[in-house]
Amino acid sequence: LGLAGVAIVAVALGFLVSMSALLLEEMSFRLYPRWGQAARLAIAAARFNELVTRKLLEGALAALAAHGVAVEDVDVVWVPGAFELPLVARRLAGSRTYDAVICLGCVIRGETVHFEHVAGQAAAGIREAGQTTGVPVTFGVLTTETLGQALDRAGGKHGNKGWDAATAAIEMSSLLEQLPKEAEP
Ligand code: INI
Repeated sequence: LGLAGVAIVAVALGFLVSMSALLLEEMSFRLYPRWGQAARLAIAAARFNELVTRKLLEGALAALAAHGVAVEDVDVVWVPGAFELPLVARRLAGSRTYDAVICLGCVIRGETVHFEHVAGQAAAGIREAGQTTGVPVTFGVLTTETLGQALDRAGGKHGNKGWDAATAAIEMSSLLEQLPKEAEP
């Protein structure tokens, strides 16, 4: 290699190193360092459409177990319907007992004329529970036209929304822990 060759190799190496550093920095937010045995989780599940929500719960617990969470330590709280999820999610998140709260429910349009109210209020209230407490509260509430569509998303051909809500809780808790804390007003 001539001098020019050495210079080109050095520049290329430098580029590779800085790119991988960038990549690592981005990826570090995707690691779950504190997760596993020490994680404290609560799940609020709606009994309405229990055939579906039990499958969502199974999916959520399986996801937590896959990430090393001791599922016997996960607190599961049942509420009558999706409309009741926000209040209980707010209580659980506000207790400072949990690293994250997972909400599970199933609202089926065909079964109710007040679908929009139940589904909309559940979504808005669950978002608010997370925002007001600063504790991740995730949305594992199915809103579908039919029971078949719900079952497809509760361990059927479209996956399991309970699993997704649990992994979102893990990611969000880990992410918030690593981000700078909010300054005092
Ligand atoms: N709750 C649900 O979780 N899913 C539904 O599909 C549903 N429907 O069809 O009405 C439902 N209604 C009950 C509601 O969540 C409350 O429990 C009830 O209104 C009492 O406040």
